[in-house]
Amino acid sequence: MEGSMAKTHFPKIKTVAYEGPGSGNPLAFKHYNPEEIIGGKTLKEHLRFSIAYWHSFRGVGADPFGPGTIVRPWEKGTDPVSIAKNRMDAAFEFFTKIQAPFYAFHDRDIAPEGRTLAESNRNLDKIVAHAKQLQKATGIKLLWGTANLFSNPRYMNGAATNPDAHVFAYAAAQVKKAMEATKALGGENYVFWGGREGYETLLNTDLKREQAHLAAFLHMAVDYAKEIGFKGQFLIEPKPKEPTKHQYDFDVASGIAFLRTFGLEKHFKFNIETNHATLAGHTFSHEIEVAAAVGMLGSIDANSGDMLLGWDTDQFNTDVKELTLAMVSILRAGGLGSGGFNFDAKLRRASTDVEDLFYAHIGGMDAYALAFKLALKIRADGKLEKFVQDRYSSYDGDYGAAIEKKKTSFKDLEKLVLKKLGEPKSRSGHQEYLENLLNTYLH
Ligand code: XUL
Ligand code: CO
Repeated sequence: MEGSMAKTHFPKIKTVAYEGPGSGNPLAFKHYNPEEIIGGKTLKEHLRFSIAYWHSFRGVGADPFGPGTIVRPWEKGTDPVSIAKNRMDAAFEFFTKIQAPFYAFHDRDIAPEGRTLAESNRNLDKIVAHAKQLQKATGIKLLWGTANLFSNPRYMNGAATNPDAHVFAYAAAQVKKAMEATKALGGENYVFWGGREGYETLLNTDLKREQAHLAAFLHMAVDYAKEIGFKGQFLIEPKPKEPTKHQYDFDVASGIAFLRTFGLEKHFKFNIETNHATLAGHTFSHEIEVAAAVGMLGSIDANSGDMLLGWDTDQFNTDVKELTLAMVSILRAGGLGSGGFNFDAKLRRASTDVEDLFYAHIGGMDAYALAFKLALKIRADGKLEKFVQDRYSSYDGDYGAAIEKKKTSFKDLEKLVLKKLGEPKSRSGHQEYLENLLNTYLH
């Protein structure tokens, strides 16, 4: 690292420093002060920011209407493994300069796919060794690893849900290796996003069999983690559509049903992505609350969609109101544990400068840091929490408590209403009052 750090890939950019809300420096943090101590922990430890290797170091701005627009100076050479190492040096310099303690990758983001599985595995081994050195030299850690089971044409009909068992076997071999790589690098989680685990048309699909195959695949992953002693948390990342028309892990609720149906619920939590939540017709907070309600909130893929577009735009999120509400839910749930906030977000196609990579992450990190502080204030103040508690207080004692403890019945309750309670009184939900109250914290 010493050598590669000396040869800087970002000669014009210094480590991004915290300068406070009044700073006019676009390359400084306004709200994210990594060393600020809150409740005995630094902000860096609370927020556990992570950089997504695929967008920030493999994304080139290509879209269905044209090729890439983003050209990076470190992408040069002819040997794919040497290019991958050089790129990784640049990536770790970026992680260091942006003060992110974690990164996340797909196997094929960090190492090139070879002509055979054996060659791909050898490539991955070489890059994992390089990553190990860079992690040691910089102190940057791996939030999670995963396998890319969707880009290669072999996966066009899915991986674990492919109608061809040969493809299932290949995917199993690839995930086995990706789990080994994640373990070797001390990954704190392992993510399963069902890339093409869904269908385009039911005319050619046996939905029941495909879901059972997906479950068999995940059971094998659980068994293999035990076998190799991988202690990281397994995470399912739901998404309703794109690339397939219907994805099996549609949202958190369908993910919970799937995991429980196949006896997998003890081994998985959820990696919730903002843009996936909105594609499913939910808010970010809704998905967090659904996972938290069953103790399965794992990690966050931090991004945002565009309400006017119907696909996964993976933008950096600077919407402080949306993030503050999400943070309130996350704090109420007791935090993310081994999870973190991973910027699964990409630059717009015309944002072609390396500075843009910094501006984008600075904006995202500042928005989350500000949201975190505002959420702490909201919780400390307690007015919102108290409002909700009071709203349900009729369940705290008497027949309400009996309902919660399942100690009453239709017959008992009928008698109670007829003899004593009569007609319920109207009780306002005070939504507008609450919306105004929320705004007093934001401004
Ligand atoms: C795709 C997506 C993935 C996962 C990891 O929409 O979010 O990048 O986060 O496979
Ligand atoms: Co994601």
